[in-house]
Amino acid sequence: MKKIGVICFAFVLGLALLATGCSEKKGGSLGEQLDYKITGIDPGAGLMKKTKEVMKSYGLDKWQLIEGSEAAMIASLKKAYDKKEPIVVTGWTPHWMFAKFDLKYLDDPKNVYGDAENINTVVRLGLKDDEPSAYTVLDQFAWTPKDMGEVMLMNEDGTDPAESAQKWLDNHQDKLQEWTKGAAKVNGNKIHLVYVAWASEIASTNVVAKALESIGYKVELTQVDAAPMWAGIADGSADAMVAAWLPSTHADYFNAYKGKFEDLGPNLTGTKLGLVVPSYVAANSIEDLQN
Ligand code: PBE
Repeated sequence: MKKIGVICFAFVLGLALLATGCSEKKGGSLGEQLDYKITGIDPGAGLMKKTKEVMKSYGLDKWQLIEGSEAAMIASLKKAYDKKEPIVVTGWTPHWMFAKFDLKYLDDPKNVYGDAENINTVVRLGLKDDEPSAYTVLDQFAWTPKDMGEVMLMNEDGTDPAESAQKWLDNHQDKLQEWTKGAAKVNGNKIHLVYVAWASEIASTNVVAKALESIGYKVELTQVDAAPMWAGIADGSADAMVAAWLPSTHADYFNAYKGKFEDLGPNLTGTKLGLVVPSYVAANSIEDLQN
């Protein structure tokens, strides 16, 4: 009887230890739970460079920034979210993910990610003389994060981006009129737009393409990485892009090609970059990743 009691006691103790061990792993710091990994996007994104600055500035030396793509980041986010597991991703606004998931930005008390920025339209030198109508439309193209969000959501819900763009314009004829005002119709002239496969830029580039088509252009869209997007405008192999996050996110590209492009100014204002977590994650500040 006594022996059985001791065995039972040992068994219960063992279970208790096991349970503590398990809960310790689950209840460890966010870094421990995530193997100190931040889920990033494409390496050419300004956001990746900024995030490395952030990691340095906050002393997150144990952490690693994982490169991938926006699509892969979203897939990881979705997977973690469905299981209510922790995750830290690099994120930005405008983005449909804030409409589909309950997320929060981690506070950045040192403001390393910086203040709100603009998305500018940038065209190749000489476009004004070669294609004045396209130039006029590109110059007049401007909308709000809310507008862009509507198109992004349609895309996310499975509509083809070209179709979403056309639908959105059909419902916002006032905007189309504003953008095409004073631009003479053309007859199948070609315009080559470049963009990166970020949800925000897929939305904007397709909308501008449809606006150009409405006055008779034949528009070619080429999806590239961030570096070749800027290089393509600078060497004139592409005509325009509406994806220049400035003054800070794309500052390196902007400075590298200075004098070799024309900056037509903001087409959208009020962007944001940061580290993003699901709301159920306890951390509220980038400083909380320091432990
Ligand atoms: N982004 C989306 C880009 C610009 C658009 C924030 C991922 C970047 O970081 O370069």
